[in-house]
Amino acid sequence: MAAIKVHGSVISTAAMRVFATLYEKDIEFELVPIDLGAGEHKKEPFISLNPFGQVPAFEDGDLKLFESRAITQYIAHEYADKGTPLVIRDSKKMAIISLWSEVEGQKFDPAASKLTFELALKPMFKMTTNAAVVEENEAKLAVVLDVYETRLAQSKYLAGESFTLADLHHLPTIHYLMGTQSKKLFESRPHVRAWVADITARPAWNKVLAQQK
Ligand SMILES: N[C@@H](CCC(=O)N[C@@H](CS)C(=O)NCC(=O)O)C(=O)O
Repeated sequence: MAAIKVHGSVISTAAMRVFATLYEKDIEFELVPIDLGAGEHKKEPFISLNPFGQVPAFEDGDLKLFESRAITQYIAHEYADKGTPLVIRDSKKMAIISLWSEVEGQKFDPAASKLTFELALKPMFKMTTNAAVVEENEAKLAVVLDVYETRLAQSKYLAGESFTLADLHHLPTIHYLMGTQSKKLFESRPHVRAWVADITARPAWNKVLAQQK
């Protein structure tokens, strides 16, 4: 049995962020499926792992974590010498990775997650999409992607010339949005389009998607 356990669902964007990190680092883990439809995330034993009742939760031996971005940072630092380097020891270079990781969490994700819910997840669960929420959040995401277009004209990846956690954190919502009308926001910006094509083609990411089949 693997020492690392991820409690979550293969379709959860936050859990997918953690799976992608583990595959990039080539680390074995056990997926403990949590049935969100049955409300398992709101009950024991899961609620003891995350008192906020959201997936994923993570265990590495005695260490228990929740919040996907805290988990990915732990994995990237703890297993720095394995697989793809996703963080950098140099504190100035690491600050740039942290900066763009914060941009993802604070600027990109609020709009991208709402669009993912409205345009990808609601149809999956036969719920009705709210057009006003879509319009508002597409406008917000466009503003963020204009900044990305300028940034990605200067460097291949958000934090520089190599793929890092800052790029990886975007993968789950980008994946869902590329199957929706919001794809146009990414496709209409040439540097953003090239970046999306590059990061979504990574073998580790494709292992995350294979879990959904
Ligand atoms: N900030 C959290 C968000 C976790 C989250 O929103 N998880 C969703 C699935 S992607 C969930 O558990 N939703 C069910 C709920 O909130 O009741 C993280 O990054 O781990």
